[in-house]
Amino acid sequence: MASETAQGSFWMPPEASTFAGDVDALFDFIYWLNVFFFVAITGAVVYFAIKYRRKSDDQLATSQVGHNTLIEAAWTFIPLLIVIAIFVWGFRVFLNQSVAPDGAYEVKVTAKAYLWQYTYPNGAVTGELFVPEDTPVKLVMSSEDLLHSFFVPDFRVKSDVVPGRYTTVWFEAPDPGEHVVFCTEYCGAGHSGMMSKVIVLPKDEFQERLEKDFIDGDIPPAEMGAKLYTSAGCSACHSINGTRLVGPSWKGLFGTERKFADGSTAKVDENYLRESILQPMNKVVEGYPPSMPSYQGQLKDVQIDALIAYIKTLK
Ligand code: HEC
Ligand SMILES: [Cu+2]
Repeated sequence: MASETAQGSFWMPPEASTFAGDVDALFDFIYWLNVFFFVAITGAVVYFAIKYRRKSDDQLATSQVGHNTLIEAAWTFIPLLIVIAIFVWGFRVFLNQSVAPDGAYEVKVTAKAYLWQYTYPNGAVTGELFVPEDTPVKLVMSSEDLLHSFFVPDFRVKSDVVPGRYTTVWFEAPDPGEHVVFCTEYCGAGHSGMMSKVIVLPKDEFQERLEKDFIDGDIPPAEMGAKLYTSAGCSACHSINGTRLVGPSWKGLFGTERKFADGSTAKVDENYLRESILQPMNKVVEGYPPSMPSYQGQLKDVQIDALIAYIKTLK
């Protein structure tokens, strides 16, 4: 998935949520505090080592160590005040980040090996998270299989996603844009490919796409399929230009003969495509890992039809 935010950087990722700046300010404070004490302590060690070094062979070691109440009180209470300040500051940022504002827009996040799925209040399901700009968004997350972890570096948002219970995060993105989502809990062979995106849209465009693109079939099936290819998350693992990603490319797929891991073969037709989307483990393409997730119950029939129609156009 080639997105500019997916590229690593020496520096912190962009601050793309309202509280990202607070997190970074605290991080910077702790960082520079460490730099200060590192330089001060190392400097003192070097200075004393030189100043009090043994200057001649017949110089005897003597000790003048005694009490200095002022220095001892200072090195006890100043660090104590600093760590209390860090605690109070950190706790405030943490609370701000943990408690979503009332009336936040709620999206259900489902994690499963190896994809993310987002369900909106109107029933639409997507593989990339679309959110309106300037709006607090609360994510209610759970996993269908094992431990995953939802991480959006640009938002400074991270939380484990666990089967059998809900965890939540929230954020507000002030500007339209795209931000990478990673899974940060090693969850199996397809873990490193378990990526998706948060796409922040202007408010009215968000409303329009939510009602049209993600739900009904007013547009021609192949066109709807082309949109689902990215919005349902297929593009994370399937290319349309012949490039090999986690899964096989869709280019020229329709009508070819497929060989499977168990040695059997089949022709790629509508039924094969449908089965590959709903029961991918039945026929695993030779040379590929069995990491295609099942979309049973996630995609509506009209959406599966649209995807098939789209794959057919990729000659
Ligand atoms: C996490 C990666 C991943 C995602 C996401 C994913 N797939 Fe796959 N897909 C695979 C892999 C790996 C294979 C090959 C192994 C197999 O056949 O199960 C595959 C195989 C297929 C096949 C059979 C292809 C062939 O060459 O015979 C189809 C069709 C397919 N996927 C459709 C989809 C659709 C539609 C979506 C989105 C709704 C999707 N996939 C999302 C990984 C993925
Ligand atoms: Cu995962």
